[in-house]
Amino acid sequence: MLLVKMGGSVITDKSSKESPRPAAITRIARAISRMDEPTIIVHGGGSYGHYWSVKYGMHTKPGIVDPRGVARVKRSMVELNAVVLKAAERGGLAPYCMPPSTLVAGKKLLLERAREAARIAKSCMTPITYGDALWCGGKSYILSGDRIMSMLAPAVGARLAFFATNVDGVYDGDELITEMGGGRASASAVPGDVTGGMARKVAESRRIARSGTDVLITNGGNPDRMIYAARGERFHGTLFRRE
Ligand code: IP8
Repeated sequence: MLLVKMGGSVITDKSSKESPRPAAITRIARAISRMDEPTIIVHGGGSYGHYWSVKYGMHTKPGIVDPRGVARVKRSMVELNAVVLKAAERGGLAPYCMPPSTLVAGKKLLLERAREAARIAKSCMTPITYGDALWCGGKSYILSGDRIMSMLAPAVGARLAFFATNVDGVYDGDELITEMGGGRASASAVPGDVTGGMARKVAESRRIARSGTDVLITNGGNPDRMIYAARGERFHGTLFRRE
């Protein structure tokens, strides 16, 4: 079982509101279909969800926010998801759309639903979910796709999780960190990204590795790298070995 996070910076142009990159999504989908292994996809918000989250002051911490903001974030994510579904089909996948509210209630993963996603993945369809604005006991918050990855990894028994980003991996200055253990941290948050950019990916990758799944942060612009890694041949990116 594989998990693939399609980063918002790969699947959208973050410098321009609601600008999708369907060709980039199709390329990743094609690589996934060539890997020929049950896979669950999670996608980020990019210039859709993040744009509106910033505009309405929404964060990963639950808070009371303008309901129109919640509605707007959710609608933008449905629109981006529609682009992802279509591009995934073009890449040879049979996507099975699972909005995050079908997998998570409040802040809790619905374990039986996650297991259902795993069964769907094993039946030759590809479940696709995404970061979103979620209701949480009268408040709302932004659930990052990165956090969904760390919730799903142990629940579905993933052997390898990919974060497909717009860079080759995690950098220490100019140097690409090829393998990251527990202690090393150099990533920083990104302005305009309410869920924390690379710093969040590193934190969630560590969490995933601790729960028993290998993780590779890699360049989604070169999706063949995921194929090599899935075959255990070459890991171009930043690897977090399972603990
Ligand atoms: O891009 C957050 O998901 P992420 C999505 O994976 C929204 O952090 C709605 C901002």
